[in-house]
Amino acid sequence: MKTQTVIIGGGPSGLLLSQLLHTRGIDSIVLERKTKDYVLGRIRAGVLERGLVSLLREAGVADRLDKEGMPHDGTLISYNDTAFRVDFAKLTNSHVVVYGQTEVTRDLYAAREKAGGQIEFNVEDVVIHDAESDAPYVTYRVGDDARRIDCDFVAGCDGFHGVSRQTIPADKRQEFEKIYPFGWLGILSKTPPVDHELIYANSPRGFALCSMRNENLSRYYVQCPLTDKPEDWSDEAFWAELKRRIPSEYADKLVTGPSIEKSIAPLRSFVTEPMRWGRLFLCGDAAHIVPPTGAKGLNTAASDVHYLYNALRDFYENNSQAGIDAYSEKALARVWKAERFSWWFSSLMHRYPDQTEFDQKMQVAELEFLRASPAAQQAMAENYVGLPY
Ligand code: RFL
Ligand code: PHB
Repeated sequence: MKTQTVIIGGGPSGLLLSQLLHTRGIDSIVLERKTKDYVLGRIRAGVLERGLVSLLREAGVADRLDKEGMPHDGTLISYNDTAFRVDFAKLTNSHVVVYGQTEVTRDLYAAREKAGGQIEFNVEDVVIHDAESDAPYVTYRVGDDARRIDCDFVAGCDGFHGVSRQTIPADKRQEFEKIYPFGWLGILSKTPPVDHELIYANSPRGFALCSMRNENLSRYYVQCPLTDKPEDWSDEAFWAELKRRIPSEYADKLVTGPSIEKSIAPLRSFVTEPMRWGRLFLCGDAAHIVPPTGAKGLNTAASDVHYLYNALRDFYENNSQAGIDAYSEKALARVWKAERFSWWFSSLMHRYPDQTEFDQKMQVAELEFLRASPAAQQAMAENYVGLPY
């Protein structure tokens, strides 16, 4: 087989890149290790920046998003049983849209299928060959059938545990990592959200987040030890803990119900440099991870896709290498800013096992500064709604 770009990974990065390239007549084949149902069963991000919304529109997959997505003009931040609001609309003239990653991915699959896009599921043993040459190729297996695709470029959109990053020789890449000493226990429940906006809560018992997917589907998280397992937490225990961590005004009106999903995610900051090796380009979680405080994971994956899509367009439409040569540097400049914001917001909102009373005083002082200072709120809002591409 032959195509212009082989895209490894059928998550949001890979599908969005494939659909955008298709709008410009650039062919790709997507290789996904799992099944479509498995990919759609993963409950992940829920907050989309304006840049991602524009990209989805450009890709022609925003009809449902434009109808069902919930624009959010601000967010609540709570500590010491009080909450204050950061007004994105007033401070940045912008907003974010609440629409689940699952729905984004569903819309992208629908669009790829409608356009006859080639997606191979259940692929195993993916190997990228000759990425440093002008004629790379990818081999893989589906069941007993060994296959090969020749291509111009390979996009590594295969997440943190994929093969693409590992294909870059160890002496050609540098990795930067911070592991946080806690995780997030998340549940999804068919209950109305406790507020029409998100609540990020700093409490003496640890962080909590009240989020949502729609008017009758809530997503809540509590910080938990990394040693906890989802089965250790009954729904009752989860709701009781959440109520202790959010201001009583909200705890009193929280509507509880059975969870329909419960999982624990560890928190990590990670960046690999560079994001390009020859004709292999890394995109999204394959190149970087942020802790979810601030909802930057999916949005940062989208900015990589934007840069790579434009670089490939430049190559095919203008016969120019410039975009390709600048890809890694441009993508990383924005990635590091998202890393900084996610690290800062995580540090501000969580209880750390080794935190001293001094450290806690610093958190409260910073929260009080954020509450009182329009300049601090503006910096927070600018990052939250998304820095420009
Ligand atoms: P994905 O979504 O991980 O998709 C990668 C795809 O590649 C496939 N794959 C392979 N395919 C072929 N061959 C191989 N060798 C392969 N290895 C892997 C995988 O099956 C998968 O389908 O990466 P992508 O597309 O870059 O998208 C990134 C986002 O998914 C990610 O940044 C966010 O979901 C991060 N994240 C969250 N971000 C937020 O903004 N808010 C959140 O609330 C939030 N929650 C989360 C998250 C990530 C989580 N993970 C990764 C553990 C919760 C979790 C549990
Ligand atoms: C979510 O709704 O899953 C969500 C929202 C905001 C975050 C993280 C996760 O910062």
